[in-house]
Amino acid sequence: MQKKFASVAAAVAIVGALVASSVAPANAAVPGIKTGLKIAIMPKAVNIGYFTAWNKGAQTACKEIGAKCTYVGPTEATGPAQVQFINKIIQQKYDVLVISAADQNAIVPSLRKAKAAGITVVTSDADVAAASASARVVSVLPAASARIGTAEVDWIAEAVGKKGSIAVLSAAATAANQNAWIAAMGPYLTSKYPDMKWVGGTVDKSVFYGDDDATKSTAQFAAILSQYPDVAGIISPTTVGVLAAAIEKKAKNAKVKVTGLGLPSQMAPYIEDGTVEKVGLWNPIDLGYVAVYAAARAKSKSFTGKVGSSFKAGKKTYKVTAGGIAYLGDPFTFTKANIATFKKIY
Ligand code: RAM
Repeated sequence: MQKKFASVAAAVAIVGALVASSVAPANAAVPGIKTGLKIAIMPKAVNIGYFTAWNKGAQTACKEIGAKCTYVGPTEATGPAQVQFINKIIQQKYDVLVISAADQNAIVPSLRKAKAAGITVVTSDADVAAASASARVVSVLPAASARIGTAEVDWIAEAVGKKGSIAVLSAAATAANQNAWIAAMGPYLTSKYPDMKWVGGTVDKSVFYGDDDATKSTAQFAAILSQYPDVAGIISPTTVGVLAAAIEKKAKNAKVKVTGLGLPSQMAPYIEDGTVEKVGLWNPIDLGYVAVYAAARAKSKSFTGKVGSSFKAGKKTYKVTAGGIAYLGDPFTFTKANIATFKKIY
């Protein structure tokens, strides 16, 4: 079942496509998209490097479609913090909001208010809860949750020699993206790796939350080691968590193996020196780029967001699948062999 994550060649192809599309003159009209749209790009938190890359792609799309895009959001990755910014966007009469939901439930009433005010809402990277899918037009996500979650289990299995107990260092307990990946990890580890187990017995009891905050993630890494001194491996499905874990593992000379979803530019020193063998991630630049196109087309009424409908972003066409989700495509893995290439891209 488990397909391999994509190759460097594919990554380079995607980056090539992005570069090609960004040479179009600024403010050139893209058929099917109104020019002059006022678009807000809201990350879980503005100080996370992953979202800087996401915004970079969003801004490239904005230039191509002649939109005015503002990167705006809190410095703390929580729903209540995002709500304050969503309210401002409603007051300031934005046309479009592209948002990564820090909290799958807490922001929903504000998104509904935005929708009622005529703002087209698209989630990207992290969605709202499935039951609240009608609060946004579509969600642009990296890849199917099961793919992302089970791949991370395979990486840690490889690192620990398919033996030992595993903990998870996550972002916030309220984040739909991390929760969906973790849900997929649980049964997969148990069925595929008979000599591995979760430190707490089940995956749910093995998750430590660092809230996408470097200091908290560092403290949670220490908490895992003190509560479970025999822990063989830590999966951190967040760029903030996996970086904190790598830094701490190195500083404490800890034996525990670390993997997860890491930004290559941040993880490069720890991959190069062998602290961490492998991490993976999609291209967040592409993710932001595609999300802006979906949102701008929806606002311009050339895309409905309905299941089965599709939209074009750059040279590629994306189809909306069950749950109102469009997926970017295959993520990549990074090791000593290819990190030098990827760290220059994102
Ligand atoms: C962090 C955020 C983001 C997630 C990545 C992998 O930057 O939690 O939502 O997609 O990690």
